[in-house]
Amino acid sequence: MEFLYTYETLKLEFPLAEPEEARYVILGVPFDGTTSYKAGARFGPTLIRQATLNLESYVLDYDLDIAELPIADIGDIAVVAGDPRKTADRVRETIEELKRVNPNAIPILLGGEHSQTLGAVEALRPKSYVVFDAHLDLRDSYEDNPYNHACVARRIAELGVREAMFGIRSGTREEVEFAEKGGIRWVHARDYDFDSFVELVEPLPEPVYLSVDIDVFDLAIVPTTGTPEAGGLGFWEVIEAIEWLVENKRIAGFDIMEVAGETLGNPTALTAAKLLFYFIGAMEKMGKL
Ligand SMILES: [Mn+2]
Repeated sequence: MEFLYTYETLKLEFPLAEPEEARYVILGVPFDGTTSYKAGARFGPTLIRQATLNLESYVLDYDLDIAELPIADIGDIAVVAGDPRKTADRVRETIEELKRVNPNAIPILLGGEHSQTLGAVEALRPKSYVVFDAHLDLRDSYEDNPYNHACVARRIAELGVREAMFGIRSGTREEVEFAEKGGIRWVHARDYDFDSFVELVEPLPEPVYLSVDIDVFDLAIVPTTGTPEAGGLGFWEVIEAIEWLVENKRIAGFDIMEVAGETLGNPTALTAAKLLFYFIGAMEKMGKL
């Protein structure tokens, strides 16, 4: 099928399904128009797909071959340069198009700036938003733009979506106060453990949209991202949380955002690619339908 706002790009290497029949539908969002520190998130989708070439499609601990699953890759969104709102509109419209022909599809965004998660949430209307991120992203506006990447969780909260955040280690006093007033719960990276995740997520209503800003990981494993922060989480900590989440909550959609860089095979992209395979594997192996 043809989508209005997508174009063909490098795709995953194994046999892919048509979007009408797929359970998992990958969509790249190569947007970095409001990046404040390190540019290059526009290369994120391509870098992640390219990094999957390094991985075995067989996931050892799940005894599952990703290449045998119904996965579609519908290419990348044609971005509106410098305009996060208009680009997120295209993300929203593309996911709406997809859901009209395949209501059971689980969209997987590869980004690209975190600002673009808003478009996916607007299309999917989840009840809850679970996010791994170094940053609160609860600013009302940043650099005169309410659709800046630093505002995405605020815009999502305004839709009436419940939120829980993990791995946080950066924010402003205003953001902390906004979270407190709005009942938005978050766990600092220093305090994070599996129990803290379950405690906050268990009461959340379904379905859940899961977002991983790659900067949640320690910058040693994700050095090329828009706003890197020391002191992040480890890879298996996040995987264990995702396993619990997909087993216990229905998932509306998933994304891996803020992957940047200019060189193929960089650690950030390799981390994201492995995370992508684990998310799909966990959904297939233990996901709640
Ligand atoms: Mn972040």
